[in-house]
Amino acid sequence: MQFKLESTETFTTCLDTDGRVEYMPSIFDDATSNRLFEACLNTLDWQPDQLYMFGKKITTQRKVAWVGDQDCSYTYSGVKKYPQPWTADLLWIKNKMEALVQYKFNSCLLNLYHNGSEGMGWHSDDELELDRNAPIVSLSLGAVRKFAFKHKLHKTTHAMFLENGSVLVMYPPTQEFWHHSLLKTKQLVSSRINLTFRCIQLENVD
Ligand SMILES: O=C(O)CCC(=O)C(=O)O
Ligand SMILES: [Mn+2]
Repeated sequence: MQFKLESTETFTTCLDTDGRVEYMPSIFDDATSNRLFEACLNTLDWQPDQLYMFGKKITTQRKVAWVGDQDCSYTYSGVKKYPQPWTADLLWIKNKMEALVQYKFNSCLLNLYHNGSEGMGWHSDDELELDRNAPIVSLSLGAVRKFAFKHKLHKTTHAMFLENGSVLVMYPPTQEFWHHSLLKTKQLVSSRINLTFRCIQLENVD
């Protein structure tokens, strides 16, 4: 499959205190983004996510797929995840993201939101296994959704829309100072897949 990379776009800085967040609206054109969306949807093993809220185990409508190098297991919300192998499409995307930010990634968390009633609550990507010096690169495919940051101390918020084929890069120490959330919406929206390329620190993995 051939993919087209839009080369004319540049990053805009959306947050530059206590970290840095940059956004590029369309790294891939719509046709390419749609093909990648279908490829992810149809080739990965999607499972509901499980998390603990107020001590209760919750199974989400939102689905997840954890993909990575063989040794990249990952624990969050008390659940240990073992990676699915990279597909050819995901490796192709990973190479593009690595070229974009000049950093190597060994894993990717994918989230599938079927509609606007599914989102992700306030959190930061600060699990122990993650390399704190690595950026997190987030590629959005499908429906446009609102994403927001909230400062952990003074609660300032920044919100933005993540478009089909867009890339958001969260540089350290953003995760230390800011929570982020994919907001739910009552508007009729189609499905969306988000890919976050991450770097697991292998020496901390048992
Ligand atoms: O769907 C998104 O844009 C964000 C997903 C996210 O924050 C995560 O996977 O940790
Ligand atoms: Mn996150």
